[in-house]
Amino acid sequence: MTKISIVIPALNEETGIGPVLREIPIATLEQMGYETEILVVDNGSTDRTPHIAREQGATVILQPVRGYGNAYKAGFANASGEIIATGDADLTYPFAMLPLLIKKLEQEEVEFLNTDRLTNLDKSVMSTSHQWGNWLLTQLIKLLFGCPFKDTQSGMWVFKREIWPKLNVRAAGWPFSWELKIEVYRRGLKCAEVPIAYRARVGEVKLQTLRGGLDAIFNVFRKRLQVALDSNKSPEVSMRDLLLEPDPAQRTL
Ligand SMILES: Nc1nc2c(ncn2[C@@H]2O[C@H](COP(=O)(O)OP(=O)(O)OP(=O)(O)O)[C@@H](O)[C@H]2O)c(=O)[nH]1
Ligand SMILES: [Mg+2]
Repeated sequence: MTKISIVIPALNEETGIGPVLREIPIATLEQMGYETEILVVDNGSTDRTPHIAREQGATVILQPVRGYGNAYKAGFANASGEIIATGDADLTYPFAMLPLLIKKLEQEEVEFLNTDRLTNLDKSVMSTSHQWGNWLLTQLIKLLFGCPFKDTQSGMWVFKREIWPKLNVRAAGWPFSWELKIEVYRRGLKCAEVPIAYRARVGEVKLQTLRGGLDAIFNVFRKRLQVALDSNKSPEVSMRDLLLEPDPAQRTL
């Protein structure tokens, strides 16, 4: 039986974590032939997040070093499934879509599948500053790296675990999300992107828009420099073989 590791970073998400874990369609995945393990990565929540996660049957991993990227690194290091699926603990991502996303990954032999929140975005669920920030960063990343994902900040991905050791993702914090996408693209992995219905957050917002945005822009340029230095060492990196458009049937998801 193929195993799926669902990795969820959670910092003080006691309102969201319970409903998020209940939304994961474990029974449907099992009928499809998949075993599921759920890993919630915490770094010192001061509320009931880890307690609720355990109550709902998840394994809680304690990452001593704070940061969104650090949480994912600990989660991936502990994941034992052949497939990894991710998402936030704040009820924004539709975990109910996992069976469809996994089907797409398997049937089209995709190695990394991103979800796109922006194409069908209900504008009332994301602040205007975040909408602009997401758009700007996505354009900048397209310009500097040629990376064609429509939503470089999306936090819901489904991918083959075996690709993770090939990627050089250094970010400890928020930039982890877009750095991961730059890495899968520049390594020439087979990618896809599927539009999803993003929802309003429950619980407390963690990202500071202005500081986060300025930080992101600085980090994107730094990454560009690192990639330039790195490509000198490995010019054979393949940039193609991308499959980005979901098929028409997938658009209605
Ligand atoms: N373990 C861990 N989880 C974190 C940390 N920072 C954020 N998270 C979690 O990572 C996920 C993404 O963080 P969010 O605060 O939702 O950030 P966002 O999705 O960019 O922004 P909004 O949802 O719009 O507020 C959530 O589940 C957070 O609880 C951290 O330092 N450690
Ligand atoms: Mg979120």
